Amino acid sequence: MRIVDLRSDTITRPTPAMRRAMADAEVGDDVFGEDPTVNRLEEMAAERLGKEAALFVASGTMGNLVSLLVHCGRGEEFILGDQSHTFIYEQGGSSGLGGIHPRTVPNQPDGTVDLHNIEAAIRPDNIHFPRTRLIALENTHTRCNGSPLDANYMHAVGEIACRYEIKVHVDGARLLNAAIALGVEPRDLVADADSVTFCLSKGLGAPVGSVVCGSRDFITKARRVRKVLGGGMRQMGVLAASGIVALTEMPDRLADDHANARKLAEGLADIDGLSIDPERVKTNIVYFEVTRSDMTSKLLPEQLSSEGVRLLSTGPNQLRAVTNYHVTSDDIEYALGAFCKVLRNI
Ligand code: TLP
Repeated sequence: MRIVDLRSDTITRPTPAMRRAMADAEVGDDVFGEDPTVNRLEEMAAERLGKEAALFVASGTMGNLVSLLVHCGRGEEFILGDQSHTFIYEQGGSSGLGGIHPRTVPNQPDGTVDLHNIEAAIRPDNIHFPRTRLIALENTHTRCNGSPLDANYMHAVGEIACRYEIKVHVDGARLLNAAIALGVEPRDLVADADSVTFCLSKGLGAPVGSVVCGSRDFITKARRVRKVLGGGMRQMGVLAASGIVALTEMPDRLADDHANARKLAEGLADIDGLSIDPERVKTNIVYFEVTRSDMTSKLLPEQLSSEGVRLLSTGPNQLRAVTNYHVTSDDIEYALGAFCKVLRNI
């Protein structure tokens, strides 16, 4: 059966070039700093993001947690959006493992957090309050329609952080999608950030891995924290090799994913019983609502999956589709046909 898997871009399997690079990778013990392929990936990633140094980690979740643990101590606070991945989907690791207090402020539909709300959430020096150490942003913002946050906004947050002498972390799991969508370099979006995590294993297609970038001093501390979390992975050049291919060969094609997402959104907007504003779709993530009383967001994916189309239910009436490099423009037409067929047959 034809499969169009739109559940996430995390489902992407390594390309033939990645598999070849993995097989041929030169490796060493990375805990001794002796894996040449890991070292090369880290140098490339740091250069790409305009930072001094970088650290290869197992996942986006690990990259965010390592960064939080470096920036904040027990009982200290960080400010983040209430729709952020770190707040919703990372098991509360900051408090569970670090004793770090999350202070949420509302995300706007475009993934930003109102600057006044950020400033108002920063604690004054008072014996009753935790100390605010960090602002965490997400770019692109997964739950806010995969919206890219532009350089002006990122800079404005950086200015606030600078004024209050606190740090900025960016969960840039899909930072390269943001850069492609906005037509800028990734480094332009994170110039004001003290740390950034970006993922190789989402739209860029690597099987495993994320990279944390920051100053040399920050990365030295992050390397120590990664070790205590069990993330010293020895001959991980085998994985880093696929990351190097991901970073060199895959970013430009993210534009295709964005075009396919927009095409899907426009098609869904024309289907009775579904609701979506295609204008909201700027990258590869498409959220839409089921509006028919005889259909639910649980039932629709079940019925679509018998047509080979896979997507995720993300709320009582809400569904999510994410384009990725296994999904062609032709697949989008096939998926739209499957939606029509399933909704017609009820
Ligand atoms: N997001 C996944 C799910 O966990 C929801 C997805 O399919 O979108 N930051 C952001 C902004 C993310 O979207 C994700 C993964 C992560 C961090 C975590 O990355 P991993 O899965 O590598 O730990």
